[in-house]
Amino acid sequence: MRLSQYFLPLLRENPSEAQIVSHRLMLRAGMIRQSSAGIYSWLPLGHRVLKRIEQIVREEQDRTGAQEILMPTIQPADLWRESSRYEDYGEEMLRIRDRHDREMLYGPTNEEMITDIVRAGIKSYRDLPKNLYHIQWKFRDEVRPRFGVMRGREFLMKDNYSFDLDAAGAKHSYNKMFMAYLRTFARMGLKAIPMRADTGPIGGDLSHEFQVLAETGESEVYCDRRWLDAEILAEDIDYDSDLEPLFRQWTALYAATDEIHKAESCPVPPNELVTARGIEVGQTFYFGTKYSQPMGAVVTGADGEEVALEMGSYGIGVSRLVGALIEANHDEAGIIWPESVAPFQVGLINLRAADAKCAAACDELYAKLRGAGIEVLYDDRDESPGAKFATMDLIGLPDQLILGPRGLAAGNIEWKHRRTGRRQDLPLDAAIAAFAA
Ligand code: 5CA
Repeated sequence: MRLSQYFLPLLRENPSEAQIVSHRLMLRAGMIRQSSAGIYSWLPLGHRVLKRIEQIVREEQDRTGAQEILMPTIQPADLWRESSRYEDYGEEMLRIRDRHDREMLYGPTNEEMITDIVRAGIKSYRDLPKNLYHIQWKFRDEVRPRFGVMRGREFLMKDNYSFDLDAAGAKHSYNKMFMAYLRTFARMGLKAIPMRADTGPIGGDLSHEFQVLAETGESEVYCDRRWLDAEILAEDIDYDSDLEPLFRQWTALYAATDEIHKAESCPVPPNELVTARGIEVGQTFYFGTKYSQPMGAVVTGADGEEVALEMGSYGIGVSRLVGALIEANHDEAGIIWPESVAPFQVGLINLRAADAKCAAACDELYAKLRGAGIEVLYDDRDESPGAKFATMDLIGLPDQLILGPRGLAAGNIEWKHRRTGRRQDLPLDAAIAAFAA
């Protein structure tokens, strides 16, 4: 993509409404634009990151055998009456009436809708287990939307729902998601600590929040100090194997959110305990028959008796992750994208756009990099080198290739690694080999 043609509305000044660095940088880098409180448009650069995160989430779901569907954003109120959550959910639910005066709502989550789909489509224990997910916009009328996409009113969530015949099967499904979450966040370079958590309006008695420690996090969390040095999960998972030993291993060190943590009963001595702030990037719930029972989602068991389905639900804040990743990856100059989610791999800078030779060499390199399948944002604008460097650092692409008349005369291009700041000269024809994996 040529920057001269790209829609990248950068802000020079720090926007006053943005209190935390990720919000500030997302606005300054032209990634999002607020449309009303807690509701954002995703502009080309932000949209690319959102899609890359979504794709990692999708791949890790698919690996577990979960199947992707897409449910609507608008739901009928009657479904929520069946579970008694229509009244319980309160002010956060956006309630709507259609032209026929039917009560509808913009979905804040989908337990009822998925239970309705599954009760109509599954009749026998032989059809189990099933795990269905979608990646869809949600609406929660948060009292205090803030911090940009971190606490939005409209936000993108991956949510899935597991259906099993019995509690043992449901725990295996829970363990699968638990491990898949560790893998998902690890692929983004994030250490998300699984913490025992309260289940709130979703319900149930087993739940973990996956928390990325950050000063700007909204949750107060407590964990064993050894979590700070723990490595992130690097291994492949055999999802058909017994995952309970892995689950135990990853929950052996104490970690809990403030709703669960009790100083009196905490097993970790005070000097070994870390009190910190966290960004909740995902949450898993096991709630048994809380929805299947009242909604009549049953199957016929092997003995011919009807049994209510054992269910769990699992959410990842896809749009929140964009902010969380910036909180974890930035410096004074701007964002530093991990390669796995970067909007482009390489930023190619032509230092002298008005110089015909330099432009021709950059054009050629741009074509070759693209030909090698590398995603490039090519700064071909007629701007000062300083402005170009600042833009590239702000938007945080992992690698910069910088070419000016002087380098061209020597047959070299400068390669700057955004994260380390390392600079080195490469022979022009080696630049492609350096990036084509
Ligand atoms: N039905 C369950 C699991 S699918 C559920 O809704 N869980 S949740 O309430 O914990 O939300 C899942 C994830 O969505 C959270 O972990 C968080 O990362 C993200 N999320 C929740 N509320 C918001 C919000 N207002 N803005 C941005 N992301 C949010």
